[in-house]
Amino acid sequence: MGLQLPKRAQRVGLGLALGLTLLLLGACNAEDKAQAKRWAMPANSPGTEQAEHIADLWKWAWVALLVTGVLVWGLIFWVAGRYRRRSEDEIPVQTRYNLPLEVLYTIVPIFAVVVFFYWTVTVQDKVLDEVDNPDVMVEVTAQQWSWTFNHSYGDAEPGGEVVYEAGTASKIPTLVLPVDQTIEFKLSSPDVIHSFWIPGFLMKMDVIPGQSGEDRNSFQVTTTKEGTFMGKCAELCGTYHARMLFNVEVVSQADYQKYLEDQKAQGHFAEQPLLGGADAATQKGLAEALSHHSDGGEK
Ligand SMILES: [Cu+2]
Repeated sequence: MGLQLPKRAQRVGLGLALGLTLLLLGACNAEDKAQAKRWAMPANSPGTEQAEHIADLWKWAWVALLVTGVLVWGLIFWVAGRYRRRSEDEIPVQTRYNLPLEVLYTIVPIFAVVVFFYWTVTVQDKVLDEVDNPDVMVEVTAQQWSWTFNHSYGDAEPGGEVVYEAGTASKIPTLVLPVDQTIEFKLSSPDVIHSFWIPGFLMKMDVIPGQSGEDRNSFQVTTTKEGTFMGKCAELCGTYHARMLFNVEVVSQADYQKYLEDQKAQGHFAEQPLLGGADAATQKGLAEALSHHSDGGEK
């Protein structure tokens, strides 16, 4: 005879085994383990001055949430123990309404939301703050399904001469940036909404078609350390959305100048930024954007 268990116990056992298996499967990824170890905080210190503010908001939000969590879990277990049913023939006091308590648990969450809102807006203002004369201007084009980075060349204003690096769905482009400089990104899309995301900078922003000139979405970063970062599109933008990857290299200012000259020597130079992508003519939906570009740039 095999082991006889009540139906219910069998079902509970099966559920537990399934749950445990899922947990183990989920946790066997090294990246997941590393994330758990650092409490889901970013892996490295962020690469820009602006990102420091975001990292602080992230960290202190965690602290506030943990304190709230510990308090709530503590109360749950304390109440469950303190007011448990102590015998078969006696039911603990059943409380139906408690006005002061209800007022308290309405006001406390509202207060918490107000505090989070205040700090979110404060950090957002800092992150979106722009100086009038950034050191470097990069006009970023997101197109289905890659990126073109137009670096203003010499003293050219936005919309003027650029050296560019254009990716395709099969070639990942690199965004080269100088360290210790304030860089402005102006974002253009000739087709659909994309999102320009550099996780290492803790920053992303939507790239919206139809915007041009000064009305484009833009933000500035002040790089603080040399290094390699990864970038990607964070808005599901079509079939090959997942191929919209790019690399970010933050290099010394001298290396940045050298990069610009190298790009120019290779012929990646244009009188106006490429806002429809280098392959605009061959990629569906981009020909129109290119024709705007060749007959006088943005409307
Ligand atoms: Cu995209």
